[in-house]
Amino acid sequence: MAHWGMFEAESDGSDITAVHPFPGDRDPSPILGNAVGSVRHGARVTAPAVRRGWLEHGPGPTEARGRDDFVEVSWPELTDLLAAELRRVIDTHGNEAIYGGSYGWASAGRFHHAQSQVHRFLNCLGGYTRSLHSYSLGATGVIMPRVVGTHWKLFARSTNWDVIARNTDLMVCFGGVPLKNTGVNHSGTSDHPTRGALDRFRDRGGAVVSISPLRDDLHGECTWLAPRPGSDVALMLGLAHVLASEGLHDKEFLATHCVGYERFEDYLLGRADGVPKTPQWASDRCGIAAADLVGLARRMAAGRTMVTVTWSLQRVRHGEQAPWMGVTLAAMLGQIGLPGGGFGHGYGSMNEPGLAPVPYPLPTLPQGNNPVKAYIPVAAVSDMLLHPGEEFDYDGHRLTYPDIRLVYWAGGNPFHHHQDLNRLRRALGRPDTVVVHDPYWTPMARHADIVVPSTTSLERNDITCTRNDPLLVAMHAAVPAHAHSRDDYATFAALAEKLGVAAEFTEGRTAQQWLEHLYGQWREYVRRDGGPAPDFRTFWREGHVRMRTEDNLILFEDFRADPVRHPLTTPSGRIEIFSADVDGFGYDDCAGHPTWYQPEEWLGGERAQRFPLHLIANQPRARLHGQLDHGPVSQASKVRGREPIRLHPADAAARGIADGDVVRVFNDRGACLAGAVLDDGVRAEVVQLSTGAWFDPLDPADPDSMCVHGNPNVLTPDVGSSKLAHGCTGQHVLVQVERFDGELPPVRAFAPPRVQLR
Ligand SMILES: Nc1nc2c(c(=O)[nH]1)N[C@H]1C(S)=C(S)[C@@H](COP(=O)(O)OP(=O)(O)OC[C@H]3O[C@@H](n4cnc5c(=O)[nH]c(N)nc54)[C@H](O)[C@@H]3O)O[C@H]1N2
Ligand SMILES: Nc1nc2c(c(=O)[nH]1)N[C@H]1C(S)=C(S)[C@@H](COP(=O)(O)OP(=O)(O)OC[C@H]3O[C@@H](n4cnc5c(=O)[nH]c(N)nc54)[C@H](O)[C@@H]3O)O[C@H]1N2
Ligand SMILES: [Mo]
Repeated sequence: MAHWGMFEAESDGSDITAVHPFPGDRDPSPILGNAVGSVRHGARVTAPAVRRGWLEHGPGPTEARGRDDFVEVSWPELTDLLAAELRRVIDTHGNEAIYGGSYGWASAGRFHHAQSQVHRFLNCLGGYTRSLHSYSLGATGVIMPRVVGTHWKLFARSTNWDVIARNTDLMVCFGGVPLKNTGVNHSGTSDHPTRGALDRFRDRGGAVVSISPLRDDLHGECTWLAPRPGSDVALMLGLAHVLASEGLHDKEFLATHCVGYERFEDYLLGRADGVPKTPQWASDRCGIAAADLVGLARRMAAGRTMVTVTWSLQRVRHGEQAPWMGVTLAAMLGQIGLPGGGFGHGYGSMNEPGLAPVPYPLPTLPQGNNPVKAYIPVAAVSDMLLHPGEEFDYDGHRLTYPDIRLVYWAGGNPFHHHQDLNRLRRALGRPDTVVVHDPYWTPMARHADIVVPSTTSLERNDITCTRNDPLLVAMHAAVPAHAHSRDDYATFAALAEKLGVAAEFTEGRTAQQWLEHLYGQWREYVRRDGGPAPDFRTFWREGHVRMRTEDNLILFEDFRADPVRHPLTTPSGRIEIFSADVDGFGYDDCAGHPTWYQPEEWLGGERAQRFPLHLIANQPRARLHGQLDHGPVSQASKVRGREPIRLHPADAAARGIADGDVVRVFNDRGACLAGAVLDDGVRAEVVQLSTGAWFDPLDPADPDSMCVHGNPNVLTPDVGSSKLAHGCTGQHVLVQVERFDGELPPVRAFAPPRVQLR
């Protein structure tokens, strides 16, 4: 099992030669193909390695990270060096000086989950500075609990696809329902029902309006509206204005199930600020004709309507506003909690929303307790490293950045996920020591001092399952561990032994005994529920167990039926269209109700004079993030070895760019090369360059070097969504694009750095 689906692997005894999707999967993800040849790929880290400068001069801030070469060491040497350095940092600076947030997706599997492993290990040593929330849902994770009392239930207990297919008349999809993203689900997935559900929905007479800069964010027939990126909140306000001024809003639902509609309406109709958010006002911002907005609002009020907002809409500056405004719009329609009506967040963002959940907790490696109080919102990592001791605002708190001496990363790749990579490179020069566990020489591994070669999930036994999939799956190792790579668990167990916390960390279990132990705990839940729960050996032999699922769920159905008996966990127990708490923080970038803020990176502002194209840095079709970028499916998507950038033919023609040309994409933060693909399914003035091409600086010694491979995060701004959530804002950035006529530099991202062998 991988994050992108369940499969049988064929091997030649050392590497994967073919993958066969699980026969029960109705629409397997093409990303599966990247596993072929991945185990022995030349980008693997084959043995523990230490940066030469660190080995020779010891720990300390340095600009050499990312340029130095490495020296191979033995496992016992690695364990000694790393244990001594952890001890030094803890004894001299305290546990707070270790940043162990270690954000990232790692691989599927409940036990060998790298983040859980590193957190458990660091907790055994007395804790670490942690991170809150995710790059996926930074803004949502903070705002939605204040608005509807939860963020995770919006996906994990969302209205089921079957309910939509049977009941919905109209889906209004902000960000579309991109099937490319439904290939993926955290910890795996055994079935992909979204394509079929959309087809059944349309066969029954349902209609879709897809509001997105990209036509292919919706598969099949739909009305495609392509507003200016980043203007959705203005567009939604225009729709809300029609509902309010034509009396199409559900006053009873707003009175019984919501608080603060009046405050919001004062803003909407301009009583508060003298600016009514009319369809014309909205049109001036989003570029969709006012008459079309009026027509759409009336249509939404005329039948059963589902308003959906993809996660990308909150991965931008002021990202709190789009999901908040989406809920407000759905609340005005009064259909929240009805079959097929209301609000959805993340249909088409991942293969979880719309799928039936299982009623049991998942088998989970306990992470222990972290006594360290310091934390950061996850996307503030460069800020933290560059500004130790400085204060900052976050979610009603005034926090201080800790002074980090050791950065410990296992299972993530900041050179994939973080913004403004040139700034990140400088930030990574600050700590004394950077430790990275990864199976591959990712750009993050190249910027480490101590590189620990991990196995991949194909080289070890594990068990996996997720919240919204009926199968608990046995992941049998397909091939032996490559070269000197080792499970993260084995590395941490050896370090724990050296540091005197072996008993706490391992609890005396081998990896296989942990699998049996976690399975045994899970089995008790199922047994109590009367479900089938074979013993471990039977499960391991048969390969999976099928669990009961809660079918036909409707989001907030109970709450709708009886808001007094089933209140939301907001302060008022209702939907907070106005949040007194958020209002009370007094932030200038997040008011107490959904508000239109003009972003810096958008086509309607000053900056677009210099950088006139709006780049959408969305999720890649051909892989998960940066994982297996060297795989055959990802490589087949490249243009002359570069990440494809899609442009509208008119924008390309104006720049003398032809399909297949290599282009330079740039702004005042950085530049990258990419391969041009002309496509009239991209809105004019928009270009699309997905994340995930491994960062490949032309000159590693130059901290502002161009990336020759096409990583959009050399361009994106490193700013939080707002003081409230400080969510990742990597989805949007203004750029300029020109044809690249210079000599084409080779892509060296997948060739390991120089390592001195022993
Ligand atoms: N511009 C822009 N940037 C974005 C986004 C965007 O929309 N735009 N999206 C953001 C989002 S939503 C996310 S979730 C992040 C994703 O960012 P990440 O999750 O950091 O990206 P991955 O490439 O999945 O990194 C996982 C790493 O774990 C390694 N790994 C796999 N298995 C193991 C293992 O068993 N042990 C160890 N030690 N390592 C392992 C892989 O080789 C890989 O290097 O990116 C964010 N970045
Ligand atoms: N194939 C594949 N699937 C993935 C992933 C992957 O790496 N590869 N990553 C997974 C992860 S970790 C996450 S969090 C989810 C992320 O899920 P999302 O964040 O929803 O995914 P994106 O593809 O970044 O964005 C979805 C679409 O939103 C549209 N969009 C962008 N800006 C705007 C805007 O301002 N307005 C409107 N209306 N639309 C806009 C873009 O056209 C884009 O294609 O995807 C998951 N699925
Ligand atoms: Mo994500």
